[in-house]
Amino acid sequence: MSEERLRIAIQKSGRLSEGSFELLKQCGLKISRGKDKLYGRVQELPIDVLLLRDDDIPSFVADDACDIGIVGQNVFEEDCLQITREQPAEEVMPLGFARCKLMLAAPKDWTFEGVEMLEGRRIATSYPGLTGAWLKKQNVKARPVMMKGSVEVAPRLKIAEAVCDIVSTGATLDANGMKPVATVFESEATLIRRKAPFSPEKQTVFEALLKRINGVITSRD
Ligand code: PRT
Ligand code: ZN
Repeated sequence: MSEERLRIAIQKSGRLSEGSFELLKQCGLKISRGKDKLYGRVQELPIDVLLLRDDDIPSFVADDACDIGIVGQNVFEEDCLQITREQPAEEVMPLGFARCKLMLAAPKDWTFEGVEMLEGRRIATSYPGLTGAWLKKQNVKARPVMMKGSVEVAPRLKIAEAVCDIVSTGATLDANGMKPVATVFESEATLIRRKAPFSPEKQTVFEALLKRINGVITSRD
């Protein structure tokens, strides 16, 4: 990959990838994917696309392996809260897709009367940073229990009394005997960039891409 090409990181496969590919397509960019499927090359502008797991995108952008990236605000904010970086990446603009909420949920049979009910309880989550910060703001001392996946089963396994998980339709919580009781963080896909200035060549490409993204997003509203 040439130094002069703008590098953008997007999710390889998952809930962000279709929206990310679609956005770039609507910007008039065709991505030809390499044999290893790890990166793609854009013909229309000097842009290379790196296909990554979403969790790796904030660090790739912060550490200059990529110039910009598309990631969920939930993952970006959690990364900012959890990891001290010399120069964390910066948010450029929200992109209006992959909307979801990080929500606190409790077993359906709880009569939920307020967050103070969580005092001293264990809350299973993949987002201990966002959950901990929210609990602190609420003045509640509860204990986030880190789980990488299947958070919704934690109460049944008696690992935690409540959960704090990403909710879209609410069907997963419902199927697991839980109900959402409070919104901790609202999220959508967002464009992030590395903090350090780009070279003049990259800056020109970045501005051209940003203009196209703005055009696509405005026309969707
Ligand atoms: O493999 P990789 O690490 O790249 O992907 P991933 O499995 O970690 O993430 P992925 O693809 O599931 O989600 C990527 C991003 O999409 C998240 O970080 C959010 O910003 C956003 N997003 C939008 C969601 C959802 N909607 C969503 N519904 N992320 C996860 N979910 C899960 C949630 O964790 C729960 O298990 O879907 C379930 C709940 O869905 P409902 O519809 O039943 O409420
Ligand atoms: Zn992930």
